[in-house]
Amino acid sequence: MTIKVSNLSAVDLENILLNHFNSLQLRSPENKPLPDYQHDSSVPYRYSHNSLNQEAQRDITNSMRANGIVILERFLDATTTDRAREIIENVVEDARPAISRNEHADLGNAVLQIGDREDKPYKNYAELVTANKPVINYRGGNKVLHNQELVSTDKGLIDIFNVLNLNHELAEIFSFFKHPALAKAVGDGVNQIMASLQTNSYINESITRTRGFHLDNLQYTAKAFVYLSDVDSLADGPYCYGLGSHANEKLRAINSLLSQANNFHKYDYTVLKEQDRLACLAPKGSMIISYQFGAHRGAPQKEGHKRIPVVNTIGKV
Ligand SMILES: O=C(O)CCC(=O)C(=O)O
Ligand SMILES: [Fe+2]
Repeated sequence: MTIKVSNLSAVDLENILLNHFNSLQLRSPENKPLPDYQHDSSVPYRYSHNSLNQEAQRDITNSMRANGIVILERFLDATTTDRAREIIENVVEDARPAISRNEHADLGNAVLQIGDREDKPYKNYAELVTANKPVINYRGGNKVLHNQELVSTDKGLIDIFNVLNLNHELAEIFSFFKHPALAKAVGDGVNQIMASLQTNSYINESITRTRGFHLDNLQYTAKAFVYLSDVDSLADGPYCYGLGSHANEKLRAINSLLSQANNFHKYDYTVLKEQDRLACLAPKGSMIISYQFGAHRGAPQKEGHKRIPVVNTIGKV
């Protein structure tokens, strides 16, 4: 069958390709489907542990190599998690008045910038990461093509760069990010030497439109997400991952062609079988680590739901 991609919407494409998916043989042999992954806590990669001992390191490596992702349930205890959340929410509260005036502001221990204003102090990702204090970037919303219309995604999302520099207590709580065992466990899954890089926090509240599945880049990058709030249902906007997509080169190539043909962002990933989409439902304190060259997204939330992860980027040095 020939599919003329240029005139089709992402939804049409997805339907056509999913219908023909089995004959495309896109799945690599070692990437077996996992049973009932959202609910069954006995599957091996849902690992509960509060320290990075050797067994935990090995489980992280094995699960990430096979699936692209690992979930460590209740990695931080509830009291510690609540304290971290309180520190982050306090600074967001300090920023609220300026956010409602749509103005940048210096809050003392952090800077607030309105991300879609022309005169924003930090113009790009590199400037946000290297700023001399944490930057609270309030996102005005990216425009993307959706059903042939431009819509904004992630509008209202708050992204705090270098969040651990807010105060010493927060830096101490998340000091395990800097533990070489974590980067080693993650790097070993792809036979690379990796190190902990910057740490952000996202505050998602009633974010009802989010960017779809995508890759962050084609580098060896991973992210460790620690949920500071319970993520119990799709309505909370869980982090979602395409199981095995980090190692599925055929499907990556197909998605890349589709994105080019349709003028989507080059790393948008519009074709992913439903059974391979993992929604990471987990209690607060859980840590999810995934390779970001695999397909992932934050699910759209229902109005009134809030989700706060702290996100450590792990990459090649
Ligand atoms: O909102 C999320 O959980 C995912 C955001 C994302 O795509 C990323 O951190 O790379
Ligand atoms: Fe991403």
